[in-house]
Amino acid sequence: MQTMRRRIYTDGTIASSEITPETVFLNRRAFIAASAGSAWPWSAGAAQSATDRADLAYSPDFDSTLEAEKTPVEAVTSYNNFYEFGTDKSDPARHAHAMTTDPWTVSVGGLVEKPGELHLEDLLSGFDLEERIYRFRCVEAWSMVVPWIGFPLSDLLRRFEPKSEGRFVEFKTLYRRSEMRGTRSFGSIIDWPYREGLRLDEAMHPLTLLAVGLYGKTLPNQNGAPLRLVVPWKYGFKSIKSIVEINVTDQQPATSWQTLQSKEYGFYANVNPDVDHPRWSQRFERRLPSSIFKPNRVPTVPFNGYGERVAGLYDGMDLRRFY
Ligand SMILES: Nc1nc2c(c(=O)[nH]1)N[C@H]1C(S)=C(S)[C@@H](COP(=O)(O)O)O[C@H]1N2
Ligand SMILES: [Mo]
Repeated sequence: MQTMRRRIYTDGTIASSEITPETVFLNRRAFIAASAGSAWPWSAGAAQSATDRADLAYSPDFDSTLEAEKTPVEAVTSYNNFYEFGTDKSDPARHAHAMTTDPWTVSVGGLVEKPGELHLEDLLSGFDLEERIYRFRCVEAWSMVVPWIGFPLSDLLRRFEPKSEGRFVEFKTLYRRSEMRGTRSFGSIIDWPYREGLRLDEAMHPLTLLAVGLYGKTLPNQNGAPLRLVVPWKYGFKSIKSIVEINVTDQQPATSWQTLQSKEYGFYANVNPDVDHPRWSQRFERRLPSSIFKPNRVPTVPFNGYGERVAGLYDGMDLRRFY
């Protein structure tokens, strides 16, 4: 499989002329150091001129055909779902800056040989960051193409040594009322903290990414800083943001959306044009940026286009029943 490399600068500029067949990885420490004062214009902290440069690998999963389809960064970072900050698509970009992401601790436990609670820097140390451009589709029928920066979730799980009884992985988001206005508002509907889950084999799949950045920079808060999941063949709600807890379990974990409305949101949530959401069709999607004048409507494809890689995970399952 083709592996390409391109150089990335931690201030976000990418020299595409740098593509070579070698495998060289982003200098993680430079990346983390740059993130201390993120250069995103909307971040609360002062902008930092990050001139460190680092190398980044294109993973074997990199789909270069998506390069031309990338959704403009403005849309990726201003049209969000992050109910902790409100239910409107513009709420996260307006309010998520209130979330403190440094220091950040993640606990990994449950059915693992080596449970632990680690500072983010220690948790990330030793992982090779990669850029991966993935299609991303919300169950609300909008979609985008995002260049994420991250590493396979399997790399992290292996380090904690899941026990043989482990069958699922449960994730929880930070729940900090003082910094999350959406959790305090009247009509807040989710059982905080936001929870998600995957089957262990889905979690170990090489496409399943823990993202720490997008468009060459650390994640903006509204996209789930400092650490969020990306499962590209599933509806967006599986891609839980701002993760503080990961547990390996033997029971299928309860997830926020399934708990709220199990008829509309299943545990599997595989992108499937043949299974309608009870209130709307899943046959098409609006590729952002989309407006009423230019809806940018495209047909939805099974598993969001990743079927060749993932359909085998569901052999023998009735995907209308396990939606
Ligand atoms: N903690 C948390 N994670 C979350 C959500 C949320 O409300 N809270 N929304 C989900 C939904 S419905 C979608 S579509 C994606 C949106 O990710 P994006 O804003 O980075 O595009 O985040 C998912 N992760
Ligand atoms: Mo979503």
